[in-house]
Amino acid sequence: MLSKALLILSVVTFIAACQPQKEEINFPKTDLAVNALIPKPLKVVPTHTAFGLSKNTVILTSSANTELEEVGLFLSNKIKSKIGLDIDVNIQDSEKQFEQFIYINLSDSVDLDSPESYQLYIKKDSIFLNAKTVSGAFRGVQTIRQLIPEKSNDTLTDYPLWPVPSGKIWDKPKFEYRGAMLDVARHFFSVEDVKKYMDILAYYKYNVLHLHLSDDQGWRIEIKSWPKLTQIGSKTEVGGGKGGFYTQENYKELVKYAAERFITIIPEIDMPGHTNAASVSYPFLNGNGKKIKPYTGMRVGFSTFDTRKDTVYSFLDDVIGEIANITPGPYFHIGGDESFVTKKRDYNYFIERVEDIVQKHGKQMIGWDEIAHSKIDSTTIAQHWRTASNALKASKNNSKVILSPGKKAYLDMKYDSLSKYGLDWAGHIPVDVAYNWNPETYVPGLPKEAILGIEAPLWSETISTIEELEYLAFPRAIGYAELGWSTSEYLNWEDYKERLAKQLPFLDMMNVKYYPTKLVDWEK
Ligand code: TNX
Repeated sequence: MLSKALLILSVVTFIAACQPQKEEINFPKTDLAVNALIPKPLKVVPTHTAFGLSKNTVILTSSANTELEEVGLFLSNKIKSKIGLDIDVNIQDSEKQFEQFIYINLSDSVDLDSPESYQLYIKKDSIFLNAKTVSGAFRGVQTIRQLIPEKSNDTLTDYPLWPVPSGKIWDKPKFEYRGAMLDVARHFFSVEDVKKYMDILAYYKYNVLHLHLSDDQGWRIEIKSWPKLTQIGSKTEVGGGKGGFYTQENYKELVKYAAERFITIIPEIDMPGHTNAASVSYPFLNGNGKKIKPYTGMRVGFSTFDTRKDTVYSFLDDVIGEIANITPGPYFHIGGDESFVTKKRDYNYFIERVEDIVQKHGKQMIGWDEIAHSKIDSTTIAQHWRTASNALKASKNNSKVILSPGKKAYLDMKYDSLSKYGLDWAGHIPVDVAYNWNPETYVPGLPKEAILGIEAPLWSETISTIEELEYLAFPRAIGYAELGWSTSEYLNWEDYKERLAKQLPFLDMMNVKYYPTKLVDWEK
């Protein structure tokens, strides 16, 4: 503790010593309380002046944790791509003069009570970002990114300044789990597409990306011990396109990219239903008694594994083992939805046996809400999508629940009857409906403590390109970020839609082909 304090003191003294004599800049009045931050922070106190970000700014990170420097470099890169400014991180060159600094530090202050919490003190000459953990610092960096204006003020000094409104921010997430799901099985999306999606999710403080890696129409991840899964099973997709898959190296690259954004990748192998592509590759897996052929339509619920064959479980041991091995995150998702042609008894037997395999490989199991009917362990998590009684059943079992209610959180539902892409089995979900619900009270009787968080699934039956993905995901996914992070009582659509309109420069800069809903006055 003392050494940390000394360290901060020496950094600040060092900084003070480096400060040249400089004239006072009179910033026009700012109001940090009126900003376009999404998700909305817990508490903001404005002090009405500004931090002048400029060529004379540096980023310093506490040497107490080496990973913080990576977070500092991330911020520096994003400042460069947003406003073209080069900012050094932990400058070595003592000759170099700087006038303002952004200091990223870890602190165990009692105010920072959850792992991702952070505080920002923005003053004229400094921004202090204090966080409980490195991931908290990363979340705080997203706030700084959002506060930096696109346009500089070129009249206050003889070089450009980007005034960041001053004040204090205290912030922490409502839920520890804030996820998005991408179905790469119905249509395949490239590594580059998934990375772009993660870039945008990270900006809004998402911390989970769930990849739906297998379904009737395709198998998308290399399994070295069962090569036909990709030699045969990956070659199809909805509508008859060429499909595709991630090699294990590709997958590791995605995991690494996610980790750099403090996002956990959750792999899903959907079973015992949604398994036609696996059974096409290895017909012994099939349990529906019919001759198996490749499937490129959009129906669900016709396939199943043979739950009574030991060889099916040896196969799954290999598959889950190989994937678990390259997945540093704690979770493995086994699907478990819509197994309409699996007998109830067989379904329960299957889920319980697969749970053992998942746990043997050191992972915590997640399944769609139907798994609540089986005797699942209390550490297993149920993902609620359709049936409220399943969510309640899971919580009675002391299992945690992830909320992805189809009527509110499904990114693949059409916005309205004119939507170019999407389905409508759960109804239309316009941008305000997507935002206007409270996850904490959505399932009557579900205790708050049972809710691990929320997740917005994007099923890909009707989309096959990144532009189409973006059309369905944005802007709705931005609203889910806020529902997952911000205190429910502080949220309302009128206030949110103003802040949403101000996301346009970011979405344009990222070249996101969002759906320009008329419910929002997009700022041109
Ligand atoms: C239901 S949600 C499914 C998916 C479909 C989706 C389409 C869930 C667990 N299963 O197989 O892609 O509807 O909206």
